Amino acid sequence: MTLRAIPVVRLALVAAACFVAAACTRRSAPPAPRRVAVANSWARIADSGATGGAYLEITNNDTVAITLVGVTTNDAGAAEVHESMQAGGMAHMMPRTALLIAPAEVVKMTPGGVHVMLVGLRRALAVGDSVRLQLHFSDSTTVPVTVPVLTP
Ligand SMILES: [Cu+2]
Repeated sequence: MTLRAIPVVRLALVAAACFVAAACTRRSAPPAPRRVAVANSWARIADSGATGGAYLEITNNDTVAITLVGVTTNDAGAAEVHESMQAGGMAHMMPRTALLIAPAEVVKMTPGGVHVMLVGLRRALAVGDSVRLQLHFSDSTTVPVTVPVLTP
């Protein structure tokens, strides 16, 4: 009697495990909180081999500051975050290797301000094209962005 009962118990455990597993796969995982939102992004028209510009609007939806530490792309030799500024009546560009975005802050990139410079474009950018960028943050997260090419 006891010997015969063991397999029954085992079968019940297997059945319970299957039920749990099935329940787990059926229930969809809760979506990860979106810490960074990118909107209204656009890139300039540019020739292949030339320098292009991309402009993003990055919102930090988190309760802690985040820092953009780099941008990468396969569409250009390099992508660099710059800031344009006027000094002594001349326009200058400074690299921004760490762009801090405070909680709830929206950083709006513009042609005359912070921008992503696409150095050595591997192809021409025409209206209707798009550029794929990966935004790298200091917490090791990466946010992919597809940036449409528009006329400014
Ligand atoms: Cu620049």
